[in-house]
Amino acid sequence: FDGRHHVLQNGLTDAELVEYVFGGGNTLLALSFVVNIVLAGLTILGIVYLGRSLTDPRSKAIATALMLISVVSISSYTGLTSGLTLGIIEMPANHPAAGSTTAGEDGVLVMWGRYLTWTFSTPFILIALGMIAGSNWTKILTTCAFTIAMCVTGLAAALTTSSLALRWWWFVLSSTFFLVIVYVILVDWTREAERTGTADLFTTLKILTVVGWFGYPILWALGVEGFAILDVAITSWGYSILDIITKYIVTFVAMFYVANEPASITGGADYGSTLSGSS
Ligand code: RET
Repeated sequence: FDGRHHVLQNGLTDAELVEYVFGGGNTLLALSFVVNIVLAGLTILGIVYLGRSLTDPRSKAIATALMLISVVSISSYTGLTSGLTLGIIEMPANHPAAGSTTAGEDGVLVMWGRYLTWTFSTPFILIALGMIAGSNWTKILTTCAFTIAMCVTGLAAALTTSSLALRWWWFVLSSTFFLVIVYVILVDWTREAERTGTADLFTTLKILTVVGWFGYPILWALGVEGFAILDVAITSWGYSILDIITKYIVTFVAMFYVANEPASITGGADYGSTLSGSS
């Protein structure tokens, strides 16, 4: 590698990247990482507390899926904070951020670890939502597969340096996968939640999720990866705030409900409760 053609290779070490983020002028960016480590940790503890006396197998499975969202998140933000999943990449010549420099290097700061770790966190959000709606595994795993495809192609969009057109083509692909997920949530799961008796909870979670998730591609397009209208720190705060809504707020709304009304969560498809012989 000569440090220019490989996207994850640049002239700075991880320690130098951390020094750039935490060493002075970038407090705002540094805070956007640290706040989420704290919130993910508190959310994990909150789930342990609220879920301490759950007995219904589906409620336990939902609580576990919800916990894994924050388990991934605390790891994701630790990756960003340690510099491991940050990089400096040079945009294609006709990109609005072409020619920028970061910490004395040619290129812009890319938080590629975010796109990578969404691959692991978003499926757990969809598993929890799908189970609350009382959907079946075929639909739940379909949305999981599409969210993984969405995140991986989003990562490709962020890391493609050869052509501006190809960056946006990845974006279009990723957005198409996203729309499949939105369709399942708004059409299938909404109908299933009505049948299952979880429509009140599902409506709240659906609004937080669909509105929140639309924020990510909008931010990508406005941020340094896209039209470069917003700077890196603002973009990072944007993602951190969206994460607070789509992960921790969604988790607490669902956990309070599951902990207080376990009877209404047991309708719809069963998840092993009859196979294991318990009821
Ligand atoms: C990208 C850019 C390409 C187009 C689209 C995107 C969508 C990202 C989404 C992310 C959701 C993340 C969540 C994380 C919580 O852990 C990759 C930004 C459509 C919807 C909910």
